[in-house]
Amino acid sequence: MTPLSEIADLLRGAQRIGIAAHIRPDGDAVGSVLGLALSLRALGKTVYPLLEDGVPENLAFLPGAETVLQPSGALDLDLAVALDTATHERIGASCVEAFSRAPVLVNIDHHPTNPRYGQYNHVDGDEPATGQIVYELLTGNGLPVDDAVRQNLFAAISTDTGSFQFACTTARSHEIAGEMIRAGLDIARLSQLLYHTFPRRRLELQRAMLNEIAFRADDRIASWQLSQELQHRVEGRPGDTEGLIDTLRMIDTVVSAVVFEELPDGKVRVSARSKDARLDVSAICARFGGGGHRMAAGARLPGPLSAAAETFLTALEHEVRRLS
Ligand SMILES: [Mn+2]
Repeated sequence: MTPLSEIADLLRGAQRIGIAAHIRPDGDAVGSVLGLALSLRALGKTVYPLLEDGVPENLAFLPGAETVLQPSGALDLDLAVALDTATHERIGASCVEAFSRAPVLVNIDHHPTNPRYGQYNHVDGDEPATGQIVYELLTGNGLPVDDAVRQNLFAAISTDTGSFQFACTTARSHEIAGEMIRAGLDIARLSQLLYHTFPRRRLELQRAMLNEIAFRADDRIASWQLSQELQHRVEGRPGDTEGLIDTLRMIDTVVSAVVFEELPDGKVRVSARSKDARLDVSAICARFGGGGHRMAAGARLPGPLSAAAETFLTALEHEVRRLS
């Protein structure tokens, strides 16, 4: 594993730097890209923050969000950095193309299944968020950190740890939050924007979900199928479904929650959660070409929606029934 000090040297030695994260970016992806980009910009670098799908509306308040580019064509770069992305292709086809002429690719991630696709790789599955690795990279090596950087990295760490509640949360996560508060970060405002501010259409989705939850394996599995039809009806946008699965997770009998989302191309995006350390949902997702973390993972299955759900739930139910 490439030490962060060596990655800091690579960043200092480069002038034109591209930074990308995974498609359908979440808080960790957006916050990590923007946190690193703003720091390097303060260092005088020419920085290209890239997200194939842009910044979802629910995260558009983050400082620097307006600078994110959806690339077209290869960029002239000294260094490319992939953040929070478990496989190289998951930065998206246009970002792969943007990076295609970069002489060096640095891969910083916390997905244990990451195959180390960069020339330099810092992949640490014990870190709860890529944003936490980026924070250590910046603060441990004298790279600029200001309030805008802190906002982004707090958003990254906070969202990937489920507001410091998931098992992946480390003492260091809390220490970092403490350091940020001491530096003047307004975490109440950020938390309000991250967790308690939704457009009406998001609540419409939640209402539909509550009406349609499907249970199986003696209520130990709760799932929901989100159709394109419903997405169109509520005029859903990327990011609206973020966190909906947590409502399924909170049911007392549930050990695994799953949301199936029909995509515009007819494929079905599966998001799975485990509440039992013995149940590894990333292993089940891996059978369908996906991956992720033990307690939170995803995959894409061919449609139609109900067939994909049945296929996945059959495999999941088999594993859930083996628990007891
Ligand atoms: Mn992450």
